[in-house]
Amino acid sequence: MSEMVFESVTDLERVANALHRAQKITALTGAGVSAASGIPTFRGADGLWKKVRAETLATPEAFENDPKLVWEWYDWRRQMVAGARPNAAHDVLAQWTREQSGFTLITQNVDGLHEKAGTERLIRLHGSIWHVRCWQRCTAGRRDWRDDTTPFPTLPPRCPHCGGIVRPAVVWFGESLDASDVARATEATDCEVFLTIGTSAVVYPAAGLVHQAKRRGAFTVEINLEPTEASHVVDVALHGPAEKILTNLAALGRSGSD
Ligand code: BV8
Repeated sequence: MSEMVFESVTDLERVANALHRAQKITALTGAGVSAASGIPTFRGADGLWKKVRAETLATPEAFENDPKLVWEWYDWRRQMVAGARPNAAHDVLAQWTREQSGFTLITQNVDGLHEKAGTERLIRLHGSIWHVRCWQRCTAGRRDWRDDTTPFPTLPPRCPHCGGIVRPAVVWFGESLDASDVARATEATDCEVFLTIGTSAVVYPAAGLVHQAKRRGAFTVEINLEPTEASHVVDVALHGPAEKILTNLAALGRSGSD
């Protein structure tokens, strides 16, 4: 992990002051907040996509074509996530959702670590790696259900209702996000401070949220290890590990509130 890039104290304090003053704060997270928990990101240096191409696995066509291959990738990721614990980034954000009713957390992550950290009112845009649903959308199996069998004894796992196969209940490329999740996330861009944390800001519609927040007058902040597509959009870019920067912001906030 690269050493924390020293950003000017004024930037960190500017962000801490904005958070301290704000009633409505929204944060969007990506895979970078789980990196410190040992979960590889998608597009970073050790990214998952380096080894597999998104279009070969994270699409309904790929699953139709070779459900066993796609499940081998997801079963491997589930086993990796099963042993992971939330890190300081998850814990600070969860604390902020518990302390402030005006704090909304939106995530692209499917690993369940924000939930494990006790986050309240989480908006989960891309589904959950711990949920499945019937691929044939049989009557009893058409809605997602939690199945944390790790590892699955056989791949692809079977639907208990119709004997067909189940799919991971995540949003693949070319699939629409849940309309109510998108509506809640869009509503949350009406805020005073918008934080985009640990995301390369390339996957839409999630990546569009920071642009919407800016257009609606929010003070926008990026917290990411390296510059991204959003870096030129935000008011302040704090480049370094989210688990360190969020811990520092929480500490400044506490000192700010004294
Ligand atoms: C849809 C499956 C309508 C789940 C994933 C508008 C414009 C352009 C394209 C589109 C558009 N609208 C739709 C599209 C197409 C497409 C898209 O966005 N393509 C992109 C690639 C160009 N979007 C869709 O298809 C979406 N559907 O819009 O429906 C529709 C319907 C039909 C036809 C067209 C449209 C569906 C998007 C969901 C795709 N599903 N995965 C899974 O297996 O996980 S994508 C995958 O990327 C994950 O879900 C992940 O959540 C998402 C985003 O990745 P990040 O979280 O940002 O992770 P990444 O590795 O990229 O970055 C991590 C960052 O963290 C790095 O910058 C790294 O430096 C940093 N970092 C590392 N360590 C740390 C750190 N930062 C801080 N601290 C650290 N310690």
